[in-house]
Amino acid sequence: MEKTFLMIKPDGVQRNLIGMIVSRFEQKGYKLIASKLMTITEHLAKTHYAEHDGKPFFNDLVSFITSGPVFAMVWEGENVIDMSRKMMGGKTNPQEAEIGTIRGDYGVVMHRNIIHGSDSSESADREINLFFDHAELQQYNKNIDNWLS
Ligand code: RTP
Ligand code: MG
Repeated sequence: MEKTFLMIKPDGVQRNLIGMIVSRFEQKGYKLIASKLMTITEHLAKTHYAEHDGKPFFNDLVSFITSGPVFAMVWEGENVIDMSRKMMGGKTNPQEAEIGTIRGDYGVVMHRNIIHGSDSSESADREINLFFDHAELQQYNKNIDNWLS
């Protein structure tokens, strides 16, 4: 089953948006298979965002993403990579993201856009392996009826 890496950035954690964001993906129908609150080292930040090394915003991006705890997650489900990017807002700049999406509803400026999501299956594999050990990824089935009696 397809997996993606999502991360609530330091602004989303500070603004108490973790529960709402997790809830959106749960309610959509995706399955959380790993998560942790963590502070990213400068080395991990530079590796994660290596594609942007050398761009004018790179140093500010690394400073921001290491400035406080992030909430790192792996989600699983049908077409979860593309669908989670849509649920985030489809655009990097919250000003351009549609209302009804995470960045559109809660973001105001480009450099504080609340959430990261992998942009391809190659990125998802790379980012999941950067942030999680294989043993941290849970395999389980859900059956709500079993838990109501
Ligand atoms: P992310 O990787 O964080 O999920 O965001 P994204 O795919 O939508 O955007 P990306 O192009 O990968 O950029 C990574 C982060 O860098 C900041 N950024 N600033 N022109 C700029 O000032 C600029 N471009 C990108 C954003 O915070 C973006 O999330
Ligand atoms: Mg990106």
